[in-house]
Amino acid sequence: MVKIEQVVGIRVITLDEVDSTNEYAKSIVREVPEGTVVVAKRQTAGRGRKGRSWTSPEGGLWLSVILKPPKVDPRLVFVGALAVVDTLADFGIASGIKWPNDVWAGGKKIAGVLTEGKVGEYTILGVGLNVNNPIPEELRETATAMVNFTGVKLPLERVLERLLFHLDGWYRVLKERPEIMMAKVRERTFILGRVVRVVEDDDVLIGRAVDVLDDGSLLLDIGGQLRRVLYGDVSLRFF
Ligand code: BT5
Repeated sequence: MVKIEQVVGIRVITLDEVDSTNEYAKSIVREVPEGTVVVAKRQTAGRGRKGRSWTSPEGGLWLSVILKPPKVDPRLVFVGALAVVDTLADFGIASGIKWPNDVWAGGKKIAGVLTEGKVGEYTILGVGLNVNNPIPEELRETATAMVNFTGVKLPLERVLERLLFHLDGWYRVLKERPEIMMAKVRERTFILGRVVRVVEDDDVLIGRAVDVLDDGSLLLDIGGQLRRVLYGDVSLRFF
């Protein structure tokens, strides 16, 4: 029998409070092995992309995985998104990926992924998943938490255990069979076939999302012209 070595979660550092688990992970990256996870009960300065803030009170899962892939791979974000989708399924919650880094359930955002890296050195894979935590008033129209689906609070330890299991699994699939991972991403990306508005740097694009390509980019059909989008913010609200 082939023994599969666990990578993600071989070491777990648990903190009560931290500014951002991604920042903490960066500060220890050289001292710890690949797969080390930093998890905090609450973050005082949780971050989203482009300097946006991520609300992280007690009751949610806020963690960062230290990865040391040979090169920075933009598809690492999907390791996080797919692992969240599978974790939610373990608890009976159906969800999908809003390309590139959100997971939505019941029409609202339940999780976000933030990858940050240094070429040739490391990638920090940050995952924020709303579990039992309250959603602040100003986010209630767009955000949700697992407890809103289950009706009872979930054991955070158990959710963490499932999430680490799936992160480890998808990281292995990305390294060994990336085409299989990308097929799953396509299957789980619920925006495909829909008209979306994508903000890519200073560009605003409106078109039909037709595919997620093997390199992780989104293919948009803009009035018959195909355009590849490498990274961006997708919104569906207007259509
Ligand atoms: C993300 O950014 O969705 C990535 C979030 C990553 C958070 C994790 S937690 C552990 C690790 N440590 C960190 O400091 N960060 C990572 P983005 O796509 O830019 O979305 C940010 C937007 O999501 C905000 O501008 C809000 O509108 C919304 N938001 C903030 N907090 C939220 C929450 N708890 N649940 C749902 N939506 C939220």
